[in-house]
Amino acid sequence: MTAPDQAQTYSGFVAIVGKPNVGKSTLLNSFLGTKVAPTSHRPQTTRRGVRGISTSGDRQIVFIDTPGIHKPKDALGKYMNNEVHNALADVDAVVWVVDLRHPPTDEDKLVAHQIRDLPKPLFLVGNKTDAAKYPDEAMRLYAALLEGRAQEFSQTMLSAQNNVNAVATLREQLLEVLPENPFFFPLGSASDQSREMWAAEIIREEAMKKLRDELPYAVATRVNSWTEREDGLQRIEGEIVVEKNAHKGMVIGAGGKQLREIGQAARKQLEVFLNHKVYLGLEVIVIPGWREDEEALRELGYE
Ligand SMILES: Nc1nc2c(ncn2[C@@H]2O[C@H](COP(=O)(O)OP(=O)(O)OP(=O)(O)O)[C@@H](O)[C@H]2O)c(=O)[nH]1
Ligand SMILES: [Mg+2]
Repeated sequence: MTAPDQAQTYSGFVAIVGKPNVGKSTLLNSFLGTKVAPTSHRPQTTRRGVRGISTSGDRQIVFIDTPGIHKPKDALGKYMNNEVHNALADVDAVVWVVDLRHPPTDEDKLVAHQIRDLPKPLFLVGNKTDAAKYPDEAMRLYAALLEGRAQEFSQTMLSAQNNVNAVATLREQLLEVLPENPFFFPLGSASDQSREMWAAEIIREEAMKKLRDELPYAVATRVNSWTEREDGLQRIEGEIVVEKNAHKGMVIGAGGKQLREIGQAARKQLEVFLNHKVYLGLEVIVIPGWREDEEALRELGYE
C-alpha cells in the first residue's frame, strides 16, 4: 500500500534585523498587511522578537521582528541584543534593513559584522527611499559592508511605509527560499503573541511616542485583564510601569492629561485593529529599577 498523498509544504523562519529605527517593524507590518509590532520614531521601540506569520498557498514564512542591534546599557538592552542573537541562530534567511537617508554608521557595521558570514540567504533592504536624497549612493555603501561574503546576497530598495508593491515582491522572493517543512503555525494566525501582549505593545507604542527624554525607555506596559461584554465592547485593563515615583507624575501629567492622551490614542488603534469598541483602563505603577532587575524583566514578559 502506498501512503496517502501528502501535500508538500514549504515553511521557514526569516529574521528581520538591523540597527534601531531603520523600519524593521514597519516592514514586518507591511509584509503582513496588519499591525503585529509596535513602531515609533524612537530608536529601540522593539524589545522582543515578535513573530509574524504570512501564509500563501503551500508556503508559510514566519518573520521574526527583532530589536535594533545596539551597544547595550542595561539588563534590558542585553536581553534585546540576545533576542537578535537567538533569532539569527535559528532562521532560514535574514533580511537586513538599512536606512537610505544616510550612509552606514558604526551601528550598521556592528550589524554587518554579525550577519556577513552567516551561511543563509541574505536580503539587504534599503528602506525609506521616499525620504532619501541619494538612495543609490547610500545603498552601495551598505552593500560594501558585506564585501568578502562567500555567498551572494540580494538587494532591494523600497519604502516599507508607502511601497506596497515592492514589499509584496520581496515577500515573493522570500517565499522562494523556504525549505520543505510542515507549517509551524495554523492557517489564519498572524502572530505568536497573545492578544494581551499585543495590546500592551500598542499601549507602549503610544506611551513612547508621547513621553519625552529618558521616559520612553523607562516605561513598560502590560495588560492584566480583558473581558468582552455582550454587546461586543472589549474591556481592557492595562498598566504602565515606570522605574521611579518621580516618573509616575510625569507619565500622568497635569490633571491626568498626558495619561488620558496616551489612553485615547491606544484605544483608537485597538478599535481599528479589533474592529470593536474598546474601553481601556490604564493605571501607572512603579517597579523600582525594573530595567536592571532580572526578575522584574521576566515578570514584564522580557524572558
Ligand atoms: N519616511 C519613511 N519612514 C519610515 C519608513 N519605514 C519606517 N519609517 C519610520 O521610521 C521610524 C522607525 O520605524 P520602526 O519600524 O519602528 O523601526 P525599527 O527598525 O523597528 O526600530 P526599533 O524597533 O527601534 O529597532 C518610524 O517613525 C517609521 O514611521 C519609510 O519607508 N519611509
Ligand atoms: Mg522595531
